[in-house]
Amino acid sequence: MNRLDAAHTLLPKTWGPTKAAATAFAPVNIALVKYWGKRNEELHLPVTDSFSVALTAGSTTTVCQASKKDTVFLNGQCVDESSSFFKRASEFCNLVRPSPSFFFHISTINDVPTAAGLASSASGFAALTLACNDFFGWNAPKEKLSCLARLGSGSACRSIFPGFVTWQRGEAIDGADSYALPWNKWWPDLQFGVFLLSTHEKPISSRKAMRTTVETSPLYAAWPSQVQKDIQEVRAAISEQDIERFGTTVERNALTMHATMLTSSPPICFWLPQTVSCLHEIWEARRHGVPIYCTIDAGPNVKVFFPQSSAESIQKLFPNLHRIQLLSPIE
Ligand code: 2P0
Repeated sequence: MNRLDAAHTLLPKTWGPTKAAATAFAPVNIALVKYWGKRNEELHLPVTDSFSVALTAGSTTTVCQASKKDTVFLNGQCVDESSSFFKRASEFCNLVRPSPSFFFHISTINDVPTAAGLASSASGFAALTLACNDFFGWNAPKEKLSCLARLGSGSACRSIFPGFVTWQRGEAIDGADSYALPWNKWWPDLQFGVFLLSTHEKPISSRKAMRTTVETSPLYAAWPSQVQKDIQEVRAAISEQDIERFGTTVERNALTMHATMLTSSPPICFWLPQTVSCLHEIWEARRHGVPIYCTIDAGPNVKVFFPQSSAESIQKLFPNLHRIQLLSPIE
């Protein structure tokens, strides 16, 4: 099944604009147990489940309107049609166009550096999906919107929800059961921060890096079963509010993902020298009893978790840490 057919199985038979403009918001999500590897490239169907948490900052707000031709604005600036950002947005528009002669004006405000490892494509496609749902009056259930967002970018399916979120890999070949679901527990004491070490575009896309890893890394065979164990372990740690159990599992999951990349042919390394220095500083702090644990996505930046009780001392120890509140599911 191709992406257009998969999208159309999620949508009504016919649709059109129900209002002049629609605006929607979606949060960035940080994977606690990562999505790394697809079983279907076209439909962005993952090899494994993944588990994430949403952030309050770094979100995307998107306005969707009709237009004479597809136009995309990012943070107030018209995006060049030859850019990959425009191509990915207009490919998504192709999935949700009510007719071939319908065109979109999309205006996106994104408060994270695009492609710097803070998952802006996830919040972007989730916000666009939610804006289309409102614009066309689909009233689609969240599971369907999550599937649709996935067709834009895999991890976008998790950005439909606040709080902790599970993306279940699903079994169906058309991806109908590969969507995210909220995990209805919360941990108000859990704190998050980012060491923003570089905002440059990454040298290789996650998409390509994932493919190379799945095809060539001898370590990838161990990844799926590790993910299942890690998801159970992270959930148990959240239920018990056990920062050490949570942090060690989250950190090891990220390092395992990067180990599969490093052992790919050619090797893939998103880390910069400052990433490695930062890791050593975190581990050194831990040796001194500071409860700080990291995760790293497909980029050089280091994200950390710690308990509220240590927040003040950690901020003193790491003045360059940007704290970001997690987005609770409780309004
Ligand atoms: C994640 N990442 O779970 C993992 C961890 C990066 C590292 O999902 O090809 O942009 O659009 O499905 O979702 C980044 O990959 O890839 C990602 P596509 P996506 O957050």
